[in-house]
Amino acid sequence: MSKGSIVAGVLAPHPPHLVYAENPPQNEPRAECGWEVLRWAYERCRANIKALKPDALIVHSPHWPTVVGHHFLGLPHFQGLSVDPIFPHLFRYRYDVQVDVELSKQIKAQCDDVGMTTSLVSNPDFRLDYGSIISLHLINPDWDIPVVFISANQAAFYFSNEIGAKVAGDLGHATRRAIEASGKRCVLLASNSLSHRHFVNELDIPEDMSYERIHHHGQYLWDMKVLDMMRRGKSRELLDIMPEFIEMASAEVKAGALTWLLEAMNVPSYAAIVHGYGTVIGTGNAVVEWNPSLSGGA
Ligand code: 2X7
Ligand code: FE2
Repeated sequence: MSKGSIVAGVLAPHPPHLVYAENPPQNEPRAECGWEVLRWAYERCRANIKALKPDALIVHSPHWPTVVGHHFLGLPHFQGLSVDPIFPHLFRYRYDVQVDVELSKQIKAQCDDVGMTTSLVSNPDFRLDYGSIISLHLINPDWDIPVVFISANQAAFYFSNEIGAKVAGDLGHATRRAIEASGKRCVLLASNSLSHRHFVNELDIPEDMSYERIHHHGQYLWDMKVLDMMRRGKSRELLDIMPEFIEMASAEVKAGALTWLLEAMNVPSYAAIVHGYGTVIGTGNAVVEWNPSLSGGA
């Protein structure tokens, strides 16, 4: 069997507004339009990812928080209704998900081997988190590629951003070792926004774009700094300033998804492709792709 590899990684934000505005058959609410710059960014990224024909998509989402270690899905099929608790009028989505259980267990085993705490979900009625579902839908609305869900351990919230980074890094290294041993070609999805201060009042028409803007200029400056680093291949420097970025911009990366992705991809020094940046209720969101075959990376 040939060695498996991570063929791409994507910063794949999950505001439910983006699925709402796409009007897919799985989602009940209907929209007129909205957040086109981000949705077109996803369209471009999706084409690159589909062209790679990956064996599995692996997603890490802050909306599956776990206090005791990391959890993985241990059954091949989950079906249900996902409702965003804050935006139930935008996101009521019927999902039907095929899990690569073998790969889930391989990542779990690599974590176990280095003393990390893990758990496998065996409850068929377990409700999958909306962050993972939204990122997966926006990258692959056909749902024809098996997936792995990884929960977000809460070390950064209980201890510090630095401890959170260590845990997410260990998870990234375990993920890479498991993929290499599996022989599979995988894409990683870090499901989160960048800056995360947001407005607390909503308009009668949620997709009225005349009100959509960044919540705060300071957080915009931080988002631009971080995106500039990604575009220049400065992942190591980005990891170094991540704890400060989290504090200064209330960044959603606190839960570890972006650190996990960068560490799993060996801290890429080639340029990432920023497909687009836009705000959703004031939060900063970017669709960013690390693709060694397009960027001349190793
Ligand atoms: O979960 C989210 C998010 N991260 C950003 C914006 C809006 C809603 O939900
Ligand atoms: Fe979120």
